[in-house]
Amino acid sequence: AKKIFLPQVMLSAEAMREAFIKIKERIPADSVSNKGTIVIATVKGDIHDLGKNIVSALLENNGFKVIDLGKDIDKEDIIKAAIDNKADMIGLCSLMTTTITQIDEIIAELNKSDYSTKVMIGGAVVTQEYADNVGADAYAPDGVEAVEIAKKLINK
Ligand code: B12
Repeated sequence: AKKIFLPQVMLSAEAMREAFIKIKERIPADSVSNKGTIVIATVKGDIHDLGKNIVSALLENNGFKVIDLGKDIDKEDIIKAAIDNKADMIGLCSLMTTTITQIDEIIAELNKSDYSTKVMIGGAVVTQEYADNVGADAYAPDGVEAVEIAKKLINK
């Protein structure tokens, strides 16, 4: 009937989270190289993190040092973590129309500061058009593409 109820969505999300911990243990990490540092987070007000976790793990397993701040993260904390860790890139995730504006605000704050880094964005409500409008360096629809884009943009 294509009906899905919230308790089942929450249970499957929890199952996915647990399964992903196991999957991550088995993906061989490319620990030899350091292709650059990426700070990644789901923006303030948004608790969706399954997709962001996939992107994070794929980046890590392709030789990037990933600092995953988690979900529902203040813009100030994201920017501070990037500066403190001299991040080559910030990855921002938003799955809701109510939280996507956090991305514009973070990019605007970065543009006002002396600190310069690449910004890659993604999540269900994010599009290439949106990325172009807010001045993000890149948009990726999934983890595999995120890795390819990170390799091109960071180029270490
Ligand atoms: C699972 C889910 C939940 C789970 C989240 C569990 C978790 N730990 O993440 C729970 C049940 C908690 C939840 C809660 C809510 N949800 Co919800 N949720 C979903 C659902 C069904 C799937 C999201 C998902 O995990 N997809 C699977 C992953 C793998 O895909 P993904 O996230 O898109 O990630 C991929 C890409 O987008 C990309 N990507 C992701 N992140 C990043 C980051 C970077 C840097 C890059 C480059 C790429 C990238 O790569 C990923 C891998 O391919 C979506 C529907 C949908 N179709 O998206 C609704 C959805 C996102 N939720 C929605 C809503 C409204 C809510 C609630 C507000 C509901 C409520 N009334 O309480 C709350 C949110 C509370 C909050 N403050 O955040 C709406 C948002 C509507 C909108 N347009 O704003 C959606 C679209 C459902 C709908 N159609 O109404 N939700």
